[in-house]
Amino acid sequence: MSPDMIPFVRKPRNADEMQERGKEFFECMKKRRSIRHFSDEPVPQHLLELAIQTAGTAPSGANLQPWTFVLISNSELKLAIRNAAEEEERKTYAERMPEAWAEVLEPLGTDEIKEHITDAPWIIVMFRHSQRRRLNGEMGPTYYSHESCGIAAGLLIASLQHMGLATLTHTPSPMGFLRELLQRPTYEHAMLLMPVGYPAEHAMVPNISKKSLSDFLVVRP
Ligand code: IYR
Repeated sequence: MSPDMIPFVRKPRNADEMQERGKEFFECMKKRRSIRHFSDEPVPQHLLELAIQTAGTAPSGANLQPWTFVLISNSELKLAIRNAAEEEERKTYAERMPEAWAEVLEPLGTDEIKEHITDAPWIIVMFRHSQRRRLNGEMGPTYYSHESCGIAAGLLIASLQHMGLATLTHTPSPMGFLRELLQRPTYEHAMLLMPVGYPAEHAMVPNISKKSLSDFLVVRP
């Protein structure tokens, strides 16, 4: 059977307009910071849904869209997640973290206390699917699921930033407890825990910077 193809409608623009649009987006994105101190001010659910819908536009291996986003605002569930995350993180910081890792975390000032999980009005937990249900009912593999989910997470972060919402790509390690707490199937793997909301009034962020373009761009003649 031949694939069902439809025409793609092109939208021509000139380079000046493209530069302006690109610059505007860059100016917005460069203000993004990973926020660890959140206000408890409520955020309407539809804004979170819009950001997750945007994430769902990501390209993915064989268009399998190997992700599930679990959206949480329930205080008891947030507390249960925080308690479990802190239990793992206590062990990580005290026993499991090699010196080479601790060394690069030092400037960020992170520790095992994860108040952002209970302070932020919303938590998004992103799960990556390692398998899928095939048309014949059997389970089959997904392809490039790490890359696909990484791209989707990037779009999610960009959408939140563009709307004026703050987040943190938190990775409590290990994060297996999230599958159990959120009752996800075994082929789904928690990849990111993202508190979402407004920064607290006196939120502090580490004084760190991004590399210059020339440090990470190589243009071959
Ligand atoms: N998961 C820990 C440690 C941590 C690891 C990295 I890499 C960071 O960029 C920040 C923190 C935590 O969330 O504290």
